[in-house]
Amino acid sequence: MAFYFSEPSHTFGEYLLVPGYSSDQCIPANVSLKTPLVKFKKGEEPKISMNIPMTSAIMQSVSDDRMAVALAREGGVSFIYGSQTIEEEAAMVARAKNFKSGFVDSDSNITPETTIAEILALKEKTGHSTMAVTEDGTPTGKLLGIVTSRDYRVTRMSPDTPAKEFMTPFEKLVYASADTTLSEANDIIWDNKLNMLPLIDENQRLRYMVFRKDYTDNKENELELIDEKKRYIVGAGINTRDYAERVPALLKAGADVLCIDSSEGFSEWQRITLKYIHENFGEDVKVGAGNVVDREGFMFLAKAGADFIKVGIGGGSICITRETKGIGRGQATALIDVCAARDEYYEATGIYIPVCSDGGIVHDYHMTLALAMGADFMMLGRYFSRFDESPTDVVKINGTYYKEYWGEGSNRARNWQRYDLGGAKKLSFEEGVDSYVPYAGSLKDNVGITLSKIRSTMCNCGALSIPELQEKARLTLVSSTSIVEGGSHDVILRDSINR
Ligand code: RVP
Repeated sequence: MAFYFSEPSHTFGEYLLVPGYSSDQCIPANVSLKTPLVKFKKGEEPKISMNIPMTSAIMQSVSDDRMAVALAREGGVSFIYGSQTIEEEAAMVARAKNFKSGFVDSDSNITPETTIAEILALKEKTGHSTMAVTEDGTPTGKLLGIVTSRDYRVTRMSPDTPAKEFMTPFEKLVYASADTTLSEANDIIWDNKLNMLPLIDENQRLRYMVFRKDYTDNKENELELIDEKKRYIVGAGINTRDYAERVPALLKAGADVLCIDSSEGFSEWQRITLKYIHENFGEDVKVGAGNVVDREGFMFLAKAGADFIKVGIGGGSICITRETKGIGRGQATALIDVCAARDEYYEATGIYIPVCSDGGIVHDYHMTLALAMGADFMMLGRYFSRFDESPTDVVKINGTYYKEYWGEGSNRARNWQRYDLGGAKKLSFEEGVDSYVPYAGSLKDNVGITLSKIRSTMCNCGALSIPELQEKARLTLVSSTSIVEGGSHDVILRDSINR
């Protein structure tokens, strides 16, 4: 006879936190959101921790190299999508790893023979008036001088005049070596009243430019997540099919952590994949696995060697798995069950395996609930897809701006490896939709607001860290009537009258 769970499965919207005592030390500025990303032994430190409990979803419409840089800057980790060729994914990882904040590749380059007319045309095209004069006109050629719009007068000089006659020649330039740090570069800029500092290698070849106008952006972010070489920490998605080729390519590109991207993790494919990676590339290569929704699924992946475990089936905003296949579990119930298994496993083995709540976060407070229920961090798709940094287009519909957001199981992404159960190597039916989400601006601004809400709620619960929240949190299920009470009610919103 089939097994029946005794309780219905619930989702985040059905819970609230009940405040606890807050001491005078319990202020948002004192809250730490530091959290482990990968497993660790009792008494030891995890190989990677995050400064904020957020990862971005392994999806074409969410996580590319630009998202990876933006999120690492705030203290979280992106998992660059795997539903692209191995070469393309590795190139994205390499771009994110090689990104140097504040160090710009020169995009307007000329030779000493370039004329004023050509310079004006280039300025029109790139919008930039500072140009590097290199021997061969490439961004990394031997640097011979710099031209800015202050060096020529269009009304007085012939359009045929070549750059060599008016550029600031190399001998008169202030420059620095390519290994200069950003703060050193900013000091040189200030001391010499420069607008731009070129950085060159030992052969006088141009490597980067640092601009004065970027100064405020260049100031280091105290929560940014960087490796020992000061490069951003970057994650990458893999699948249970081509890991033998994909994993070494991603590691070579510099990926810090990998995650098997699959709609269902309680499978032999995941066990084989984890075993292969750890046997062939070492235990130091960190690989997350999932998704699971119960104790058995967690225990299976824990024993298979997963470095973190993702929870969630069918709860994603673009996901129609529950409708098409009738499988899944309310995200809150799944999370509570899996986190209890994580604690049980830790108790028995002394190994702590972080749990990631993946999908179904609608409101910011759902993140605080997920953490309170035991999640170490969240994976977010819809949330990040709304920001400037996601890889999709902004579209204007009836005067309102939206961004595109599509599921990996949609016909648009056709990520068959994510859904494949050893069959025909194709997406037999859709498990995701193609959609729009309201455009919301920059990641930094939005993440800042979300985190301040999380810190504030944690203070209401008397908690200054995520483990403390998990220990002290008191949660209550709410009735459907009291959910209505939670929004504004029995008033007429001014907006609806003034329209
Ligand atoms: P959400 O944050 O609610 O948008 O959910 C994102 C999650 O949804 C992803 O991390 C992934 O687990 C899941 N997903 C991605 N594509 C699809 C699909 O097409 N069904 N589901």
